[in-house]
Amino acid sequence: MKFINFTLNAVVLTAILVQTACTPTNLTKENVIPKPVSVVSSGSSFDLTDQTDIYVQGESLELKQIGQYLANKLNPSTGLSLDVKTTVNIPAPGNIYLCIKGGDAELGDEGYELTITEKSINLVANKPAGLFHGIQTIRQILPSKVEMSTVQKGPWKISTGVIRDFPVYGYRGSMLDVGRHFFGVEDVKNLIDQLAYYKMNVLHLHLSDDQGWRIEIKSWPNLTKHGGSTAVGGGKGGFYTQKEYSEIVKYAQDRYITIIPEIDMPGHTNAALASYPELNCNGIAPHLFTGREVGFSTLCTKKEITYKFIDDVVRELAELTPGPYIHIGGDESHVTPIEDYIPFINRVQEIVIAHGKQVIGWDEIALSTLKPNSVAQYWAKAENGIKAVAQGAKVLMSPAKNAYLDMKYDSTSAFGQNWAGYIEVDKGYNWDPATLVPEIRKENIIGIEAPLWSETVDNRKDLEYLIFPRLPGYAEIGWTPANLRNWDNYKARLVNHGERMKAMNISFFPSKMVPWETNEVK
Ligand code: TNX
Repeated sequence: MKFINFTLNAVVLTAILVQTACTPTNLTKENVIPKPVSVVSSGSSFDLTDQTDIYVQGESLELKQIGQYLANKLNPSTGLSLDVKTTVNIPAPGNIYLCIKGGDAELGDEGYELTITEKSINLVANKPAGLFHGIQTIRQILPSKVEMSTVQKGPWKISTGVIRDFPVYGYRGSMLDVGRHFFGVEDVKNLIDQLAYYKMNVLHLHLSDDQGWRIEIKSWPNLTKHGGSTAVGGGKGGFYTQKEYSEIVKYAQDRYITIIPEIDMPGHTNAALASYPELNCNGIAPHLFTGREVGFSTLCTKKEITYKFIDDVVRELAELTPGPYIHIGGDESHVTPIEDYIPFINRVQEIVIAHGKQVIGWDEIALSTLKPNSVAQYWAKAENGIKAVAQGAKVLMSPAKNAYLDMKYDSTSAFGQNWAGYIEVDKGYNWDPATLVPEIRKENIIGIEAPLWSETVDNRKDLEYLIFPRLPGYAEIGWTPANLRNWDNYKARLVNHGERMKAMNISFFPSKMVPWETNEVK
C-alpha cells in the first residue's frame, strides 16, 4: 500500500513537473523585445488550436491585412490554418480578436493593449499601427519555433495576462546604404520584415553616393544608366526602377514602416558627376569610382543647372514618397568651401519644402539655417546637434560610436569598420538618447536610427551579421522607457531571440557577451 502510494505520488509529481516545464503561465517571464511598458500576469494559459481563428472588427481591409500578416506568420509552423474572419460582435471563445477602439490617450498612435485569458486573445489599439505592433508581441510570446517555416510540434500555449505598451519615440529606424553596394528589392523586403518584428517604423535608404546612383530619375536617365553601373570593389552595381522602388514603399507601408529616401549632396556625388559633366564646375565628368575614400566630390554649388538637377530629383522622389521626409545628406563635403556649403543647404531646404516635404540631413546641415521642422541626424559632432537645437530644429540620434551597425563588434569581426570604435552588443544597448549629449534633451529628439553603411558587405548573409543581434537593442532603446531598460534583463531575453533568429534563418553574430543556448529551437 505504502509502495503504491509512493508511486502514485511520483506519478502526480512528474505530471506536475512536466506540466510546468512546457506550459507557460507567467506572462511577465516572456522574452518580448522591445520590453513592453507594462505586463501583468494572471497565471494561466491560452491554447492555440485547430479551432482558433483570427477575427477582425468590421469590414476594414486594413485590419484584415493585419490579421492576415499574423496568420501568415503562425500557420506554417503551427500547421493550424488560422483563418482571418470579420465580425461586428465579440467572437466566440477560443479565438484571437483584433479591434480598434479610439480614445486611449496613453496608447497613442502606435500603442496597443493585449489581453489574454484562458478563453481568448483580445488586441485593442487606437490605430491600425498599434494592432500591427501588438501582433509582433503575440508572435514573441509564443514558443520560438513558431518562427520556423515548416510544421513544428505543439502545443501552442500563451501565458495569460495583460500587456499595455506604447513607444517612447515616434521615429525608430535603421538605414541601409545601397550606394556602396546595391541590395535588391527582395533583400530590402526581408529587412523590412525584420524591422517590423522589433516594432521599428522607419527604413532610411541611402540611395546615392560616390560609388553608385540607385534610384531611377526619369528626367536624368544617365544617373542610373552610367552612375548605377558599378559599386565598391568594381562590382556590377544596380538600381531600383521607380516601379520597384514604389513596390518597396508599399511593402513597407503595409508594415507601418516609412521609407525615407536619401540623395546625398553636395558631397558623396561622384556617381552623379560622372553621369553628367555639366554638374561639375570644370564641365568634365570624372571616372566612376569604386574605392572607399570619402569627401572628395562635390556638386558645383555655383551653377544654376545644379539646382535644376536637384529640383528634378526631389520632385520625382517626392512623388514616390508618401512619408514626410526627404533626406539630403550633407555630410563630409570636405571639398565644398563652407561659404558655398551653407547657402547650398539653405537653397536645397527650400526646394524640398516647395515639393511638400521636410528635410533630414546629417548633422553638418546644422551649420546652415534650419527650419523648425527640419531634422539634423546626429552622427559625429555633438556641437552640430546642439546648433540644430538652438535653431529650434529637431535631432535624430545616430551617434556613430553607439549606433553604427557597420562598426565591428570586436577585433575578430569578419566585416565592418572601426573608425568609430568597436560596438559590442552591450555597448550598442547601453546608452540613452535623451542623456547622451546633455544639451540635446528628450523633447528635442524625434528618435533613434541605426545606420548600416555597406562598404564591407555585399550580400544578405553578411549584412545580417552586422545587423543582428544589435538591431533588437536599438529597437528597445527607441521603444522602451529608459528606466525599464537594463542590460542583464535584456541579455536574458536576447538569448531567447537567438532561437528566434535561428528559426528565421538570420545569420547573426554569436557575440560572447550573450550566453546563447546551443540546443535546438524550443
Ligand atoms: C561616414 S556616417 C559616412 C559614410 C561612411 C561611413 C562608414 C556619414 C554621414 N558618412 O559615408 O560610409 O562613415 O562608417
